[in-house]
Amino acid sequence: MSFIMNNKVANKLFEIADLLELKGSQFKPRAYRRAAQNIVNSSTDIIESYENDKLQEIEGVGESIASKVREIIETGSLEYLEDLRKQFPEGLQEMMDIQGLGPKSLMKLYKELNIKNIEELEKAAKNKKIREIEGFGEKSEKNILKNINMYKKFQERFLLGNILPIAKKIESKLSELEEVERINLAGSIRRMKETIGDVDILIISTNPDKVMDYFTGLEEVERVVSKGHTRSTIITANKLSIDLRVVEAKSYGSALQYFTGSKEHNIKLRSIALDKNWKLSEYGLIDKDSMDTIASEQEKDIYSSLELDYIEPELREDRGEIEAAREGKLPQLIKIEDIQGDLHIHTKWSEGSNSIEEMAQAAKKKGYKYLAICDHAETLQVASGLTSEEIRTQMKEINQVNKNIEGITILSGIEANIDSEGNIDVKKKILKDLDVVLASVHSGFKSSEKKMTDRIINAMHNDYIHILGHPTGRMLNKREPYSVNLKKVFEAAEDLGIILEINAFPERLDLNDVNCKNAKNYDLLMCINTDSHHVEHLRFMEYGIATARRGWLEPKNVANTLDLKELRKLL
Ligand code: DGT
Ligand code: CA
Ligand code: CA
Ligand code: ZN
Repeated sequence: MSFIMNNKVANKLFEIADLLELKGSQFKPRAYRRAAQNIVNSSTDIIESYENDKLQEIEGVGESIASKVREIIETGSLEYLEDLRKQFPEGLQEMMDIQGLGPKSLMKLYKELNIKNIEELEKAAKNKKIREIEGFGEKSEKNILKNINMYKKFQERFLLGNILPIAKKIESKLSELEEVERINLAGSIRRMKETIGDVDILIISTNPDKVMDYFTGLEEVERVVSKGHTRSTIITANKLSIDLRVVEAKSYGSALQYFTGSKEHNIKLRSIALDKNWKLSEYGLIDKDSMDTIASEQEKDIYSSLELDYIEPELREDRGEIEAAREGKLPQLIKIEDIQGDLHIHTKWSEGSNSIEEMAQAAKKKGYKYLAICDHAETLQVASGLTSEEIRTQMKEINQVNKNIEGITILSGIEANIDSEGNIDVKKKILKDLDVVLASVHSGFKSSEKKMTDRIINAMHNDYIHILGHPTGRMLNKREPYSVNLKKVFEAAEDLGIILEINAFPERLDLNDVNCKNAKNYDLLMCINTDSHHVEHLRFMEYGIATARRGWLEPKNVANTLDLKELRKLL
């Protein structure tokens, strides 16, 4: 869910956590972050909790945070935060988002070199000033420059998972207007790309001016960049830009095709049109001599006129889809309805927020037939990993839940940690009793490609492992994938019958689309898991499906499209 006030409140609490961290506070930042995260994840509008005097029922919200939440809801601001802000120069907080720079280092750079923002940091690093400070060296100086570049690169794009709920909400508000006859999301968000530059929306309207008034007056709008009869652009509080275009009914199909992109796909399509002496634009597919319109109203007619099968938006990246469409060889893409269950779920037993029972009920509501509980194992202490005894006790609880619930089967599993040698942190005698064993890398990301590849393939040789979790370790906008030879991993997966995860968590989407498409060339299976830490996260399946579709996958490539009986046989 996404409630506007929940986000507003949480953003302020996250900011408090950052600033307290700069002050050197030890535990408070964590308390604020936990509360903020639960507020974002909550399926209740915080205004409702406030009105019913139930703020303290939100996990992690005690008396002190509740009173701050009340102040934010009542006044729109918070004095405590204003005071904190005054204690630091403005740019310091933004610098906390640069990887590898903790609050202690930042304060040191501030005190010794008076570095107050990213620009000054970059300049100091380039002028080799940072290496002179105690505790920093040439290497850390170079790292800072590298991480500044990465930060700048990432700043420009938003995660699909953060944007799609907002875009859909605005789409649904607009679609309720009488004056809106048709509406579609276009651009990268229609193609479900993992990151989004801006949101593009197309409509047909009987009264564009009225729609534009409504659009620029939406409560999500922070700033109106431009407002016109056929196009307006607004910016939301989190700096997302949204374009709304009004197009004519008679050219809606070609406009939708054009504004969906990608640019590379469109360029190739235009050259195919040119070969037929036709011109393709946002206004239609038009014969260059007679100026007759060949197709324009319906998007699918553009493709069929060009003698191509209809190409789903997720495929429109010029990665071979046009050639496949010409030969009738497009894949029958997997759909969310094909998914029978989720094989990577966390609960309160490790770092999740809900009980096994709660996760089971939520999964049943989605129509799933099975759900594998894969909490972390022992060595992942930051995530309260489970000891052998705890795994045994958890298995008993799973049995109990299975007795009390019908229509869905809860599988006992583990997310084991692959150590630097490729061993995992669960004993064999326990592994053999678990239904699902998922293993993943959580440390040592800087190893050489050879070492990382050997390590992962060693782990894959373990007879009890079924699934390799988030195979490249990347975190969108935060961490590049570790170096690993995926070709070798795919070969090993084929030989050893290991399933490769497509982790659907919005920051991960790992394997990504291109890797999925490459993996499809091997005789192996993938599976789409949400890695949920909260009942609300089960919906992330949508992003995993998007990644799989963008990777050309069909139901037969994905293990969790199987029914329980077939899945058990496979495992
Ligand atoms: P984004 O916003 O960076 O995530 O990516 P898109 O694909 O949404 O790109 P955007 O918003 O710049 O433009 C939306 C679509 O409009 C794009 O996918 C294709 C079309 N388009 C925009 N500019 C051009 C262009 O110069 N040439 C062609 N062929 N198509 C364009
Ligand atoms: Ca766009
Ligand atoms: Ca755009
Ligand atoms: Zn996990």
